[in-house]
Amino acid sequence: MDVRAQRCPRTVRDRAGRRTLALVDTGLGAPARVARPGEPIGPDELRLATRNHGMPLEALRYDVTPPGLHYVLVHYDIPYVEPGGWRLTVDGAVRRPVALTAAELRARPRRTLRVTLECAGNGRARLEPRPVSQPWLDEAVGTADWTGTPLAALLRDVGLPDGAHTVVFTGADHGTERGVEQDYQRALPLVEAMRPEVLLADTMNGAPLPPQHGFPLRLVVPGWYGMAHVKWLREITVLTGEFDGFQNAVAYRLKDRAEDAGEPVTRIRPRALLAPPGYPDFMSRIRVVAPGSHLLSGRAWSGTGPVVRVLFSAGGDWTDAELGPVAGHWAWREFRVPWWAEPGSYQLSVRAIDATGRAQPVEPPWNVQGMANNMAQRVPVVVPPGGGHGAP
Ligand SMILES: Nc1nc2c(c(=O)[nH]1)N[C@H]1C(S)=C(S)[C@@H](COP(=O)(O)O)O[C@H]1N2
Ligand SMILES: [Mo]
Repeated sequence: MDVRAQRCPRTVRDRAGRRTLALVDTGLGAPARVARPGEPIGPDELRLATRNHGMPLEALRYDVTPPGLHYVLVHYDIPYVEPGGWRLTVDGAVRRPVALTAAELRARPRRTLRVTLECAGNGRARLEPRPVSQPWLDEAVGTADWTGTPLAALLRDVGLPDGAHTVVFTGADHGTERGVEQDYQRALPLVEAMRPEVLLADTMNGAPLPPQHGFPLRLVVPGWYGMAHVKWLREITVLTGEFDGFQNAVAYRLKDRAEDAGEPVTRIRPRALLAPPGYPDFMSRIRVVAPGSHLLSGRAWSGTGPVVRVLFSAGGDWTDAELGPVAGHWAWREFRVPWWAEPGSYQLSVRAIDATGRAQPVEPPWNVQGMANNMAQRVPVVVPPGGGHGAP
């Protein structure tokens, strides 16, 4: 694909007439950076952290994350979309291109799926050295009931030619990233796009999508990290070749060195999180827990099959937590673990193992973009001898 430097293009077409990336000389093409040893979080990361909020971990107590507590990640701005003028265009290598209104999409077959979404950058701020970007700790997760129409049937209706290979999803949001001006675009291989559980969702927990979660339409790709679930979806383009747009070819790559091509980030790695026990200290967030018997709980998920085992440790041996029912193939699963708290200081930790045998590591898997760090959570806890005032 011919990616040329231009002064201020919104879109550029390559020689085959396909929309492609445009390089724009904004002077804002700072390369990705890894923090110096011990370098604190700077204003650039703070700016992102105040826009993109995590799920407060006490919300792990709900099967479905209550509205407003689901994590949010937005690369550029939340676009203002006029519902009246909005259309979903399906074009590229298809026999019958279409432009559908929201009402036409709603008239198609509908399906609801409970899906746990997690940002691929979750855990990034725990890496040492820290890749400088959205500094998530453990909280970039949430679970929702998404309702919409299956993508596969729509693609079949528009007619796919034999050579169809890749499906590109374009959002209504626009920005520059590392000097590359772009609409937010992500592609899926056709085989993934045709999975029956991939949805074009207009409804979250029974209500229209909130602006920050993609109104009026978003893609939901159960099992994949968040970047695949394109929000404010306005165009679906079928390609006969590969897509080399920024969010596939440059961002979301697992690699040890910036100059490597790396491997694409795809499915969510297993992770378990404890609902915070006791009550917190305001600044340190250390948990204060009364001495005695506790039933700890949390949630565990994986994009490669349900979690089949969760291990718990308070600093000593790993013991098995008790698992709740499987809440659908793509949603997190509750676990419970009894713990007898003796006065002292602890690091509580949990690890998920999924049906394919993938297990959460104790040490962080480092890569230069800070992607998919699913190291086991550690929860610092103090058990005061007197139990504190009103310690639950
Ligand atoms: N159009 C568009 N879609 C997008 C993004 C974006 O910036 N623009 N961010 C992606 C990323 S990186 C994540 S993690 C999820 C976050 O979805 P949520 O905000 O609904 O939790 O949306 C994805 N879809
Ligand atoms: Mo993300």
